[in-house]
Amino acid sequence: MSIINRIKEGLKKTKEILFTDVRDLIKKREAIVLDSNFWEDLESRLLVADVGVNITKHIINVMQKSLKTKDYSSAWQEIEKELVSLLDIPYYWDEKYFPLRNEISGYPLVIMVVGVNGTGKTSFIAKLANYYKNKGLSVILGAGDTYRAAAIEQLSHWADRLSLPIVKQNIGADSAAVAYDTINSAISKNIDVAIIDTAGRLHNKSNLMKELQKIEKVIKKHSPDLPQEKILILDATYGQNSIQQTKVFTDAINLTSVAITKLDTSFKAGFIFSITSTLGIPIKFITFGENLEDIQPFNPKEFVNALLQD
Ligand SMILES: Nc1nc2c(ncn2[C@@H]2O[C@H](COP(=O)(O)OP(=O)(O)OP(=O)(O)O)[C@@H](O)[C@H]2O)c(=O)[nH]1
Ligand SMILES: [Mg+2]
Repeated sequence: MSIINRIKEGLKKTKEILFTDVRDLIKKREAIVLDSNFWEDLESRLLVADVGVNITKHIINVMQKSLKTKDYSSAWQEIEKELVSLLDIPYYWDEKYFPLRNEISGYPLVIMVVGVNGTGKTSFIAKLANYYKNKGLSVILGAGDTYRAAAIEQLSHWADRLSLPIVKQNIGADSAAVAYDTINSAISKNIDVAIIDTAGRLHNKSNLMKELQKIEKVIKKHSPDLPQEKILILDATYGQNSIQQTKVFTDAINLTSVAITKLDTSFKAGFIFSITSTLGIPIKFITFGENLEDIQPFNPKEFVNALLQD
């Protein structure tokens, strides 16, 4: 299956609720009346898909305006363009690490992976490591979730399966020290990418945020420009709840990006429009399945196409 078809397949649930009928309805607009029932139906679909009240209003306004003044295909193009622009936040990347970057010479690309428990951090790390490995880069993993023994085992299992080096300590060890050692090891072995797992749950949320701040501070002992990436993993099935999560994490550690997981099982992926257009944080990766290959750099145009087209 081509990449675009895999993404489409992954977005099936969101598509069903969101746009399939809408597109057909609008296509047939000669035959139907775009009356208040139609717009109310569309509004409730967008809300069920967790697009959020303000963005729903905005999208409906754009649609109403376009359809009033333009023929079907130019109206549809305008709607697509608007959706893409809501999702598109330009950021720097370099070819070698696309869609991330590393302009700090002498250091690996350091990626801190954060998120509440169960959102898919560890699976994301495996997919990302495999993605970079396939690009010909060397990767090291850091088992920074020292809170649970199972977390260390799970990451070790992935390291074995992908034949990657891993830095780990026993349960209860200082996770900032694990992160520091991972970067040390990457530098001494001349490794391109260091990916650091973190806990999703501690005794309480403020402890978790303090822990993440401490990990970042200790990483900065290597260089104040590290880590280049602090990626928040958001579970697409959480819908609008993800927005509050994002605010809490970015207040604590000033995120550089988010990744959206489990798009294949969610019909609430509409919230991602708020992550970009309201919070201004770029989405850099999406995952849409449990296989190692089910990861793609996020491309707003591709995503909107997959959402809107058959
Ligand atoms: N269908 C589907 N399942 C996924 C995806 N990503 C992760 N999962 C599943 O989600 C579950 C949780 O994933 P983990 O990677 O363990 O999540 P985590 O954030 O590391 O969890 P904790 O370490 O407990 O905080 C696992 O069963 C994964 O297989 C995805 O894109 N699609
Ligand atoms: Mg985990």
